[in-house]
Amino acid sequence: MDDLTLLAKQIKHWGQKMGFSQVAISDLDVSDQKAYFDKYIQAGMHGTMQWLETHADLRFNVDKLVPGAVRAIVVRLDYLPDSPEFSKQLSDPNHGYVSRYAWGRDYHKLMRKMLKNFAIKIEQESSKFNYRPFVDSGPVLEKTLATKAGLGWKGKNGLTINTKAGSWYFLGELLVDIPLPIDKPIEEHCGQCVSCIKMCPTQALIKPYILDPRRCIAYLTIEHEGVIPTEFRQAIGNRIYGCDDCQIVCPWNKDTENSAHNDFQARPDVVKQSLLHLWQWDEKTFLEKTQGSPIRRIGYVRWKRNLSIALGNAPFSHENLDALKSGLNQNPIVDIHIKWAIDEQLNKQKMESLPNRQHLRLIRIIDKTNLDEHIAYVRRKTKPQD
Ligand code: B12
Ligand code: SF4
Ligand code: SF4
Repeated sequence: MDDLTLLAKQIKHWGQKMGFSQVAISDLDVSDQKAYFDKYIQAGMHGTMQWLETHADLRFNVDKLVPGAVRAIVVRLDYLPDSPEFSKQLSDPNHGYVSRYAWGRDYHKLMRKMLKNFAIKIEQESSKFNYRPFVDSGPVLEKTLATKAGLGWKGKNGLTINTKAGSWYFLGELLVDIPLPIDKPIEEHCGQCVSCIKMCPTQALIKPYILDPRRCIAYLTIEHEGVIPTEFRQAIGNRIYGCDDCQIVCPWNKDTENSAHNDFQARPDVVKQSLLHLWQWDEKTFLEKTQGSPIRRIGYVRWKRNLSIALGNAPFSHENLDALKSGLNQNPIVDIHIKWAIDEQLNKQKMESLPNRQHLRLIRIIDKTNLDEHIAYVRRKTKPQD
């Protein structure tokens, strides 16, 4: 075994010992994605995520991000919390559903710190080298690098999946100037399955492997700052932060391991609360409760906007209606959603009372008919025989 092969082996070992779920190595050539990426930007699929357009060229020349960079040490960090309670929360329209990646601590800072410590360990054990850690940040096509390194295949839901961990993991990488031996990609295992495409509530997966973020609930509830188009509001249901549906239905996510990190476990006072409870938070409470959580990033306006939609989608109740009304006139964007939600609640109230009236009439008719029939029957039976 030559020195670099041995070092690559040691790096993977150290990475796992330091808490990463898996470590693999790729080169930095992502040029085969350029045509797709350009098409995506030209079609405006990035919506209001202008940052995807900025430094678009660097994305295909990541070696310019770090002097002399030739490899990415790509890491996987599993985040699925214990007892994720998918069906329990999705089936309770009075509760807010928060995407499982956001149940605990914000992964950005945590993983960047872990990656820095990882680089320091490599330096201590080998020699000084140039590196830079990335997690979500920066113009890096993380899924492409992960796929090249064999951490997973690119699934039809757009995410990197592997047979052991499904897709419940974050990706991060160290761009390094060490010419380590690279790993091989793994075979795709989506086969004939199209569950994610069929089950996406907003038909955001417009073709296998291609997501239109402008239709995606993760984009609409997290990244998108303004008004959420009316056509998606009912489909959003009780999802107040992100969406997991295309992962929940994926067969490769059925028997995955939960995260080994306490940081990703649920913060029950945020992610297991009723909509009405969350609605009562003022901005100060929102900032306090979401300290260190990725939810904090969306800010209070988007938070209230998302809660308005979920309350509009909840079953009718006078409490919901009163709560919505009490939130009016604080922010023009939120108001648009509150007014929509009030209309939804009122429509449901009408729908509830309509079948009730009809229902009662029907019962009266049936009772009367039964009574008449019963009398006729008794008369027939009691009529003296000729
Ligand atoms: C922007 C972004 C989003 C946006 C847009 C996503 C998107 N697909 O464009 C939104 C907000 C919607 C989003 C949602 C989510 N995200 Co996100 N997101 C990112 C981010 C920051 C950039 C991704 C990007 O570059 N998009 C640009 C487009 C062009 O990329 P793309 O869709 O992958 O497009 C490629 C394919 O479509 C392909 N392609 C195009 N046409 C064709 C045609 C054919 C035939 C083929 C084969 C390929 C192909 O080429 C394109 C370029 O590579 C990455 C982190 C990073 N820096 O990479 C995280 C990241 C991808 N997200 C992540 C996560 C966890 C999520 C969510 C699960 C969060 C949630 N639960 O709410 C959802 C999942 C939604 C989904 N089904 O993908 C993880 C994924 C981990 C994993 N296991 O794969 C990442 C890697 C963050 C991280 N560091 O861990 N995300
Ligand atoms: S995250 Fe939700 S809305 Fe977005 S593609 Fe997946 S299922 Fe569809
Ligand atoms: S649900 Fe099926 S098609 Fe979609 S990513 Fe998973 S295996 Fe692939």
